[in-house]
Amino acid sequence: MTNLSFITIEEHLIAQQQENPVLTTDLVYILNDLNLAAKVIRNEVIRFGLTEQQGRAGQENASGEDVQKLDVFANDAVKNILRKHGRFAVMGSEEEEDVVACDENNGEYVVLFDPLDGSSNIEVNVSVGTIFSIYKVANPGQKGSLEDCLQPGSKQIASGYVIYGSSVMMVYTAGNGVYGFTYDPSLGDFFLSHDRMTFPDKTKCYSINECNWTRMDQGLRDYIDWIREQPGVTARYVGSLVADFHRNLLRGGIYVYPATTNCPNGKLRLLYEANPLAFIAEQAGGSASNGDMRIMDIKPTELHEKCALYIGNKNLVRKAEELKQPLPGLVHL
Ligand code: P6P
Repeated sequence: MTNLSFITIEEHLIAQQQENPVLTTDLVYILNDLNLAAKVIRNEVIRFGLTEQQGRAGQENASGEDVQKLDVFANDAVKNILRKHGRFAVMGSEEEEDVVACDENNGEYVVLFDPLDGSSNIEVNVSVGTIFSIYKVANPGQKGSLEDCLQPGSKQIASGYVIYGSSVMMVYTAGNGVYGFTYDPSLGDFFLSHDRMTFPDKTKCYSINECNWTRMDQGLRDYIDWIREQPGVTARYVGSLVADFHRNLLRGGIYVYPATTNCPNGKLRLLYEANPLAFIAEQAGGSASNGDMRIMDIKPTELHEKCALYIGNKNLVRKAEELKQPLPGLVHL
């Protein structure tokens, strides 16, 4: 689709309301607020070498990872922009140890987000992303709590990501297909550029950090040997989940971050990385698994819970599940 359509996110959402009852006026406003947050974060990302947001913030997040100043900036941008209209009961963020209860609201919505995924890549000019996942509260009328954040991914009403790459795009689903919007700096807004995105049948890429070869199960090694032999397939691993996922969505492929002997629960976070991208993947005709079960069927128990992630073309995920074996050296109950 060319940008001659000049269809903004707001115009698209209003039109979508005709065929998607999930898109309430509140949810349209929330997605528009995320559109604004993407613009605010983009402004800092695209001038990183010149911004005062460089370097580490001098703290670690709940997963023990160094927090970059830009992580804090992005986290504050998403939190403050979303919080100001009173629609949220509670929020969860990679950069917040505990849930952010929005007690000043009697909001009906929950948002879980990774404000700047892959931020360690920002200083080497590699694409990074913002990932978001939206639910209705589990217990309407009650104050927002951790319980509202611990819903299975199948309860998401919308999810998406922003990729700050060679162009900046926002990709979302509200359960009625996947739509991509590209930012036009000359006009200062996002416009529909990718209508009803689906994984192509042909596989182009597999994305996995093969440095973990000795720490992965034999079944995954067999899978990598298999996929390397598939015609037209090549390895692409950026080290930024949103960038790898987005490329595979457009070209066909699979991203795998497995359980390894040094990360037996995997590295990626279920609530604000795996679940939102799993919703997008399934809406685009693909699938997402932890190697044993559908990601969106996992009942979370912790806010920063980790999981293994196999996500992309359905046939590729299924093959990986078929070959998967227990990790060596770990007792499996
Ligand atoms: P590794 C970034 O830290 C991230 O969470 C994902 O964006 C990325 O795919 C992965 O970790 C990279 O991890 O261990 O391969 O460097």
